[in-house]
Amino acid sequence: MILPKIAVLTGAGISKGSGIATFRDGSDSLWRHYEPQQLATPQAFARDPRLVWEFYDWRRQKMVAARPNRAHVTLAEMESYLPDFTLVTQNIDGLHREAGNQKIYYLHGDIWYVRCTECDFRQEDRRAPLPELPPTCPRCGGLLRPDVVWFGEPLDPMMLMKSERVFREADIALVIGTSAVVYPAAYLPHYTLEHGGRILEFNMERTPLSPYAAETILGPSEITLPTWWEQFKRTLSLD
Ligand code: BJW
Ligand code: ZN
Repeated sequence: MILPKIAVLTGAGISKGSGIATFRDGSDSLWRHYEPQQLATPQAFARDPRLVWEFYDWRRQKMVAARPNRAHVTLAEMESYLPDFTLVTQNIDGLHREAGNQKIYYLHGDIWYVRCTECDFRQEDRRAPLPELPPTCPRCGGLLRPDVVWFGEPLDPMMLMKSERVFREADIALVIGTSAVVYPAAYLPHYTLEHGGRILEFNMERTPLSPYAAETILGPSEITLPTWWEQFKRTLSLD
């Protein structure tokens, strides 16, 4: 049997079951009365780098304690079974890597990397909390920032191009735990549709993508995704 080409897009909802707050789900995403959208901007960082770093340092402390859940583990298993499988994530938490996925495209960066705003210094830093806020560059003394993509900033063009290709070529796009409102990420599954493939969505609720999906499987992805994969494996005679 020819195995299908699968492209996956994940968002904050897949990590909710690991105890990480999503971006837009109200009460537990509140931090000192700021909306995350207000702080994830270059303007906020220019105005008050310490405040923005306090927000990221707080999130790093939550994330460092988090472990992959059954949805992350399922995606790692899918990668090991399917020769044509690519995971594209909007998440910065590193949980896909920890679950064991090898080929991951990070659209919005990685919270465990810092980079200099003055020179090309970039390095992994897993300390949480950081000893000094805002942190400064060991090479030039400039201000360091989290290596993430804020609103109004361009995504890595190579990463985006490769992601677009993967979705264009996919037979099935799995879209998991994203509100599908942030572009250009939210457009990726449409490439699959335009090229004759189909979209399967996993979310707690319907999203602006739902009208385009062949099916929206409602519920927590840490439950629905493993169940779907067990059935799908059987239809492919992979179990
Ligand atoms: C569960 C669950 C469970 C809960 N199981 N599910 C076209 C149209 C309109 C606007 C634009 C456009 N193109 C560009 C824009 C502007 C902007 C944008 O999209 N704005 C819209 C909001 C209107 N885009 C940009 O600015 C992007 N840059 C860009 O386009 O640059 C162009 C450029 C070119 C050349 C020069 C200069 C510029 C950049 C976007 C960067 C986004 N960054 C953030 C922050 C990253 C760092 C950080 O985390 O702090 O990325 S914002 C935030 O949103 C974060 C997320 O990755 C992203 C997506 O959120 P996500 O993952 O979908 O989370 P939620 O919370 O929204 O949804 C969670 C979902 O899970 C919900 O649906 C729940 O129901 C569900 N759920 N529990 C399954 N257990
Ligand atoms: Zn520097």
